[in-house]
Amino acid sequence: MFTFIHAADIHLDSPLRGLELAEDAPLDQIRGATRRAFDNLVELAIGEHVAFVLIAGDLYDDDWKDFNTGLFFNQRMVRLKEAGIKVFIVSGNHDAASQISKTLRLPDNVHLFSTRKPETLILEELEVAIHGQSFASRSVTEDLSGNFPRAVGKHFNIGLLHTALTGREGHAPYAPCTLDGLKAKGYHYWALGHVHQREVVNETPWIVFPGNIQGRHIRETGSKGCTLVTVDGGEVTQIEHQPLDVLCWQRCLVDVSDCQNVDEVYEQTQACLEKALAAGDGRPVIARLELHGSSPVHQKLQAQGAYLSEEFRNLALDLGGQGLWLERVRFKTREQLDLETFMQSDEALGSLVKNLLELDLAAKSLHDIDPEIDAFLNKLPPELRSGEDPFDPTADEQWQELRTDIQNLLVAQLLESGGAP
Ligand SMILES: [Mn+2]
Repeated sequence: MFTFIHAADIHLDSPLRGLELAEDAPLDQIRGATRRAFDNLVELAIGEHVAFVLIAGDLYDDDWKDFNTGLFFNQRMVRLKEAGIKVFIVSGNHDAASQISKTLRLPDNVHLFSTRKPETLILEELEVAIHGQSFASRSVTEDLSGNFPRAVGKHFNIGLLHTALTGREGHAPYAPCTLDGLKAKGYHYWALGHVHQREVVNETPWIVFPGNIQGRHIRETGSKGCTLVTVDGGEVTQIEHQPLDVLCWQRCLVDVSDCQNVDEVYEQTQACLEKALAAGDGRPVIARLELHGSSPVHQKLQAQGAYLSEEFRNLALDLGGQGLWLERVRFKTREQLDLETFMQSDEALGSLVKNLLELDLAAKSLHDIDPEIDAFLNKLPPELRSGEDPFDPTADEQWQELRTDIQNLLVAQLLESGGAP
């Protein structure tokens, strides 16, 4: 019996993003977060006496600013070497060979797979075969898995690859491959990387994205870590997520539809922040607070937004001490309108709203209305499609949000110019 760790997307020394508003946030803790999470990985490997550690790409976020990043990493590798632990790495899009100009020799317990073709390493004493290939350049568009060899002998076979698989929301479709393609190799375990959200894609054979080890912005919420795998008699007998992160991102969605006054909003918010704090399980939490719903207090919230944001920050401090910060406060509430009555009372406005409600804004139906839409969407500037709140034209949910926004804006504007029901 032996165990191994499967990790990916460590993005060592990557900055955490979107904290411009959190002036009270502990900047030192935040800056060192990816390193401390990696230290947790090393401690776990030693504590669990794992046989080896797999890193499935994007160990580095980008080219090193200086040699510190590489020295830090090698120092930790030497600790693993002293504990008799081997490490196997493939590079991904962020740390592809073409992206990294500085390198340091790796300690001899560490193997970085070739970029030119799949390599196979055999660990005789464990009867394990590891097949892997690194990214040569940032945007690998071919299916790298295609050239991987079939499973070797009676060994426990592992495929190590950075890939978007058949495509995953919010992730560039690098080194695309299919489930059937991976299954066809006859391996026991595919150790994938690239997708930052943990996902067990398949169980026979095991195909796993462990997720990244430290959330870096508000779209990387919840517990982050690695996958600890136990193998006995050539089969996986246990697979567990092991949290490694030192800071935790949470979204607090507060539905204020039923709130009659600001005090009630405050109470709801408090309950939501307490939940976020508890979900951090002892780790400091960085939360985004979003108030939504059509509510009788909409006007008040709009008018007092700036003041209330500070009050909520104050509340976070009160609840969490140094353990809870608000990354951002968003007011997404709407005027409370009785659309049914409204539609009946005014024929013109009513039919406008009815049409809006029936409008099926979705990626597919837009394509039916205008086949040219794809060409147009492809021309959207990259800053709209990446960053803080990316617009993804393939996500129906985002079109629905847009429809609701249009509806509310139109109704609010029209009501303001007279004729309220
Ligand atoms: Mn990646």
